[in-house]
Amino acid sequence: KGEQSYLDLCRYILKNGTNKSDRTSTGTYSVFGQQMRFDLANGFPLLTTKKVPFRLIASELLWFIKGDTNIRYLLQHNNNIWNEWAFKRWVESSDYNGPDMTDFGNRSHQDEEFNQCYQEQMKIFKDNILSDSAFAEKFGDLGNVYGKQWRAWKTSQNETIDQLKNVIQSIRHNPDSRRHIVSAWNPEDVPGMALPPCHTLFQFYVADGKLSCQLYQRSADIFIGVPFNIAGYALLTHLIAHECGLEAGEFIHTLGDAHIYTNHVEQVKTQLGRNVRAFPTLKINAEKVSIFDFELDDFALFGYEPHPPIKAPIAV
Ligand code: UFP
Repeated sequence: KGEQSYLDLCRYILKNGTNKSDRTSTGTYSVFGQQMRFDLANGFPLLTTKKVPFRLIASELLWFIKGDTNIRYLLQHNNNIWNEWAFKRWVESSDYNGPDMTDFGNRSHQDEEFNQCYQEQMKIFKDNILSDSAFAEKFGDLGNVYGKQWRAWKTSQNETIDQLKNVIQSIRHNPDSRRHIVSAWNPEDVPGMALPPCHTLFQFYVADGKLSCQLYQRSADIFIGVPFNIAGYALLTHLIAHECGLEAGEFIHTLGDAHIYTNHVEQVKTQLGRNVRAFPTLKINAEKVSIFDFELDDFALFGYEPHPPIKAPIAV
């Protein structure tokens, strides 16, 4: 349970994972079908064996909750985690006529000269997104990613469904329901997405005055993505519990293809050599109720004393 279940999973994958090729041609060690459980009464599950940036997780979650799919909001909050996906679309478009950026993810880590050039292009791209709203509209949008599916799922009747609002209503008015589900996986939209949703579907459950959440994640980058995903869904569960007058129960994280990239193995081993510390506690501004009203400053973490961050290349 808790952080130990994350570290156990890392060990399990290093020992038993199949060396599998993948879309990014990096290579992974992979297993299929694993589960971790976090009791949110035991603190907020932000890993302590390496520093995980809560601010980025919280601003990404607020971006999803707003139903926004444009990286402009993220950049305005100094959050760069989705840049590569938008950048990829830009450099592959006919409007781009700068230096060749093919396979920029891998090349920027292997070739310092290329990296300089890539950083320059990325800077130009970000500046354009922030300063030019027409450019942002065209190249900052990631397509129908999480925010769109959560808040404005398009129906065959050309209407939209606000899954997040609906699920909060159903938790409040019909807590015993077994249908508290939000799906980000929209088969019709998948081909047009920069990155088809990794966290595919989540379900809430109410018992004994507590709200629990289970996420099904189809594809899980254990070292970089998963620590973010755990904290993101823990925060979402806290916010919805807060709005519904419930305590936060468990976050249950179910994984499909759970993989460690081959170029993360050393970093994972470093992390496994560290001692687990106590999780921090989360405080939410009690003056706000609706999850649609929260801003970054409404959350505070106390007692987060992690080991130092561990750097690793991200597979794009
Ligand atoms: N990934 C995560 N969590 C996320 C996210 C991405 O683990 O929240 F957005 C990783 C999983 C995988 C890659 O390594 O990103 C997505 O690639 P694919 O679509 O080929 O599964």
